[in-house]
Amino acid sequence: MNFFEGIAKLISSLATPMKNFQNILPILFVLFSLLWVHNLQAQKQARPNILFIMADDHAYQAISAYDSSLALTPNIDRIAQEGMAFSNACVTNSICAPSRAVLLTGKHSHLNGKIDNISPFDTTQVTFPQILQGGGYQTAMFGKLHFGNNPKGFDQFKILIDQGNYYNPDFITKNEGQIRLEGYTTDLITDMTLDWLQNERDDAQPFFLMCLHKAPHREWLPAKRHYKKFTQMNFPEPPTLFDDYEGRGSAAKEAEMNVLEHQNWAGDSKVYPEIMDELGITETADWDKAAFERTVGRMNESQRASWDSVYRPIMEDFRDKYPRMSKKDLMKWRYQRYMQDYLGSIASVDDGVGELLDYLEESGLAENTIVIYTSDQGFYLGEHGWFDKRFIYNESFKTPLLVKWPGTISPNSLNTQMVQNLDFAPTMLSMAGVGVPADMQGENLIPLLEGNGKGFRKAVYYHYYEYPAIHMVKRHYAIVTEDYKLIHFYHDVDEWELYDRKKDPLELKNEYDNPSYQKIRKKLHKQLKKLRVKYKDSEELDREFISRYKNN
Ligand code: SGN
Ligand code: CA
Repeated sequence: MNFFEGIAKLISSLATPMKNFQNILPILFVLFSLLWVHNLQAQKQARPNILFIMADDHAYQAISAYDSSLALTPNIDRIAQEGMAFSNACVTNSICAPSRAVLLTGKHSHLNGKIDNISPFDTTQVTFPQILQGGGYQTAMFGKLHFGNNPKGFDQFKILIDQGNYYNPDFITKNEGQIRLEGYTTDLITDMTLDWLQNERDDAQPFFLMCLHKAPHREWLPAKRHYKKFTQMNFPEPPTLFDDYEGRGSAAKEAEMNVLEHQNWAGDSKVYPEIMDELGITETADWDKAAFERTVGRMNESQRASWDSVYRPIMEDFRDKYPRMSKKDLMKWRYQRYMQDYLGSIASVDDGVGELLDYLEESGLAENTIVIYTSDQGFYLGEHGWFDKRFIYNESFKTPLLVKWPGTISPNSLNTQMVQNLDFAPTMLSMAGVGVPADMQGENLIPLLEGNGKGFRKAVYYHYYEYPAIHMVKRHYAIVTEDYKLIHFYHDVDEWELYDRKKDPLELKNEYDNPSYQKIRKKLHKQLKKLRVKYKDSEELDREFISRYKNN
């Protein structure tokens, strides 16, 4: 018997012995009030919960739903199998804190003001979690935010301080001040998220829950249970691992993100500092050994013993081989070391996603919960010889995006449209049935999720600012369509690049001065100008940000 049948039965059982209609009136009044409240609650319940999971620097090449040649991520893939994978999702500015500011505000960096990791985030501006909270959602955030220490619009939060640590991390919390937790960060963040779902979630409200992993950010430290397996693996090299940057401008040539030249020996490849000394290897950066101390050095005795039991023999083997290794051998060795630790740290993220999905299913929440998996940007896994991000070239410009929404998204769907992290805020507000502020610049992705992508944008705008700075990627803005990319590198250069995305997917040949591309070049210039106006970006703003940067 459902609620309505119950009420009907109650009315008839009460009504029969009552001869006088007047006597029934107060009872009817109570029953109708009950009905009304029940209806309201049903409406509230109908609003979906949202679980937003974001990793840090997780390249789409390292998710088997996109590409299984490097890594298997069976749990993250479940989101795609039960929902939709976006194969052309991208960011507006490929770097951590700016990407998060775009996510929270629904506005490009030049409008929300967080143009790089260095500039402050203006906390007086409205972020979408505040709107969700005001609209009746229970909200919580766990993990890496990367700016500020008091995220607005959250009923509960525990966030890492700045970049955070892989082992025994410190968190800023809403209710307990600053705390240090013993253990592996990815697992701790998963546990906090689960604990909140199990013990703090309020049944009477829909929830918006952010699970923001630090992994797989540099320096890529896996969990103990993954050391052995991943350090024994050998991964396929990308075809551009030995890129010489010919055919492109000065930006690619001058960037400092080459796996061989710019990764730290101790900090990144995990060569013990004393082995570096024995071999006469000098530090890549003056904080190379310090980075090792900051990460591996932070482990407690038993964590360190587990680490040493696996990593010590690898580094002793390297010590023995090193004198006979060519530059090419060294690049190959460093690439494997990089992939082993990077992909090893993703394995725990995948484990965590599995635990969260399992809990949603077991608790019955899955049916009315939207699950989103994404990253704050993509990452180079040896393509062009690189690690890190920042550039608009595919691997860091694109970002994974997988969404599961039972009843709305058909299982196993694929969307190829040009969606951006700019769209996340308006989309989640729309999912919650809450109004989207007119000054948000993103699009609502719900029609795409429902399988109707007609009339969606055909070009996106991109703008990267953090220069000069670590990795030395020059400032650039660009327009990207499904077929082409037109990029302007500016500030200490004035260089244009044009790529044919279909003919040259590896982006090795700048066609800007190729006579057969002059027509499309002209068209793209016009479109880019229009996009700059549409999104309220301008040369005046470019100049202003450069001068602010100098004065920092
Ligand atoms: C650190 C990293 C860089 C990385 C920036 C920004 N070096 O400085 O490689 O580009 O963070 O990353 S590290 O060895 O100190 O980790 S971001 O994800 O926060 O934008
Ligand atoms: Ca990042």
